[in-house]
Amino acid sequence: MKLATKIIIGLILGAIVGLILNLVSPDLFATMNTFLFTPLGQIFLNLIKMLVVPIVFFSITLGVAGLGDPKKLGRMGLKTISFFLITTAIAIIIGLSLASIIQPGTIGTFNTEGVEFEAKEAPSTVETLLNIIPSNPIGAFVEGNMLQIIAFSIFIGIGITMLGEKASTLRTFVEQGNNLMMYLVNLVMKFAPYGTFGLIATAVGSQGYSAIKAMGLYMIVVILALVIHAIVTYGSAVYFLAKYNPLTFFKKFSPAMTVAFSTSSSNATLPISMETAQKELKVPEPISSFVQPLGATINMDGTAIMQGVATVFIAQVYGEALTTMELVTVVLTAVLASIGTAGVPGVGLILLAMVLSSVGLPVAGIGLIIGIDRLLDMARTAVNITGDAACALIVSETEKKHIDVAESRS
Ligand code: DAS
Repeated sequence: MKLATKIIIGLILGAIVGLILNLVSPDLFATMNTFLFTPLGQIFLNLIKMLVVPIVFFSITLGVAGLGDPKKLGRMGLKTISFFLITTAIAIIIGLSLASIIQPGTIGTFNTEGVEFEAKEAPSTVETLLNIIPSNPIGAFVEGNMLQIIAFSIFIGIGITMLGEKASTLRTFVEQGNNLMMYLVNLVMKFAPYGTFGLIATAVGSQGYSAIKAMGLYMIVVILALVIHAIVTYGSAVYFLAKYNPLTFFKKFSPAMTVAFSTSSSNATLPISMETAQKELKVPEPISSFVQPLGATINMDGTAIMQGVATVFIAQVYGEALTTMELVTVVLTAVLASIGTAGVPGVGLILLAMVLSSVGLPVAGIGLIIGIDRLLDMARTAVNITGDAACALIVSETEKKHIDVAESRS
């Protein structure tokens, strides 16, 4: 049986077991969660997180060195950033529009008494971009500062390219380091079905049925917007720009999507999303290892959709009407805000606080949606990494005439 099928079975079983156990006997669920579900999920999460930093360093360094000519990097970077910004703007407009049409905040009663949310400070976008060059690369590795690791790896890759024969041993070291990382990803992936089972059982079981019921319409609007964005925006982008069958794209990338769904972390899923894009979608390594780590950090279309829907939902619950200018502000703030933070669970809510503040809406309103956010985080993370893969596929198609890589897309 294919690994993708096993992961999906693990995911479905986890959801069923988690939900039923919590309905039948919350105490039994709590015990099973402590001794089985959480350990399974945490082991898997730590195994893939263990590979993130080394895989980003080796793959980007090798990828940039593989490009041969730094000018290609500039062209690829421009295409990548443009795709990210445009699709994130489209995503939040879909979220805002759907929530304005369906009006989830006006149907049903929401008690705002005592609702509160402690907004954590999110890094400002300007600050993040100014700090992208690491003054202490080792510190960047230790902290897992993705943008700084990416920047440092790009410099090393360019250096290896420009030094040519003088850095041949270093190039071999990086090549072998990358091969080792890819082997370890495959090894860890064998545990994915069990890890996915544990993560989903914990996430679905601990939400409880009542929270899901109370926020049903809000959840439906977010999920509907995520599906529309994935199928319409990404489907048409890979069809028209990468000349690739959208159905084949989603099918081949599904193993990575299920891991993103179960971990709720673009960063943690990175080793698997890169491996899947390279092996299944035949995206050349230099492009995959440049686009996907960057995307996992600054491209979060799924998150932008949640922010669009949540902003309108909270405005409706508090009886505030958003003007057109305020809606434009929401789009710009959400696009810029997503650049500053890495793809880790729950980052979407921190960014949402920034978006709400930008239009004077009560940040406390996040307390209304936090109960079911863990479930929506799973779905939007799967969309986040799918957008990165779509971008990598499109860049590889449009760069095909330029880039001569060992494994071109057959
Ligand atoms: N969990 C985030 C990610 O990893 C997305 C979010 O929090 O919205 O992409």
